[in-house]
Amino acid sequence: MNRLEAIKIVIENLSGDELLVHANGAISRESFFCKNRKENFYLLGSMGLASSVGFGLALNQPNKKIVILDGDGNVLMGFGNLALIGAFKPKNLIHLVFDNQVYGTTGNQPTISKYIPFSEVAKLLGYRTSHYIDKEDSLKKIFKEILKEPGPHFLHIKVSPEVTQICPRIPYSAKEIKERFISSLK
Ligand SMILES: Cc1ncc(C[n+]2csc(CCOP(=O)(O)OP(=O)(O)O)c2C)c(N)n1
Ligand SMILES: [Mg+2]
Repeated sequence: MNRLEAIKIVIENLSGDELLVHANGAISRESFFCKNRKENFYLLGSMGLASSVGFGLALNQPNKKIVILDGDGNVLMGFGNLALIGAFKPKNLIHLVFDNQVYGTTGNQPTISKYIPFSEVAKLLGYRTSHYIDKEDSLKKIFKEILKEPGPHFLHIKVSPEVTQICPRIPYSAKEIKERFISSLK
């Protein structure tokens, strides 16, 4: 499966009004291409920070489920956030990492992700569950299961770097993204 196929499975299996926080670049664009939701927050340019924003939201919106859609390059840039999430253990947080082993958005420069056992690291740091997934059917099954269970949950999702569909940029300014997202909380 490639990143778009994996993102599509996640979006199709949401149970309703989960808040999604997206890493910058293609992850945001592909999710927007799959479905335009007010409950989607997109980082524009701010690499490494989807997990920070998702963590803060999880603490401040305890009655909502928060799903972070992260990339391997992004998670490596904000690696300390795994320790923060593992230590505070927000029950309402799900952290997904789409690992294509490259900085896909900027031209497929290799990351160091092949050396990093992300799911083992997340488990050791205190996430309640952690899985490595490389097949569409297991992504669907495990994602549906963890949505019903208290977290924090971590899914390391191995995807191919292949891009079959170029998705357009997010057509909103940062201010519009923020205001639309806040309006979905009311
Ligand atoms: C501090 C910083 N460095 C570099 C960039 C340029 N940049 C935007 S997206 C991206 C790649 C992100 O990689 P990854 O999280 O693996 O996502 P992918 O595009 O592979 O899905 C890079 C390097 C940036 N936005 N900010
Ligand atoms: Mg990547």
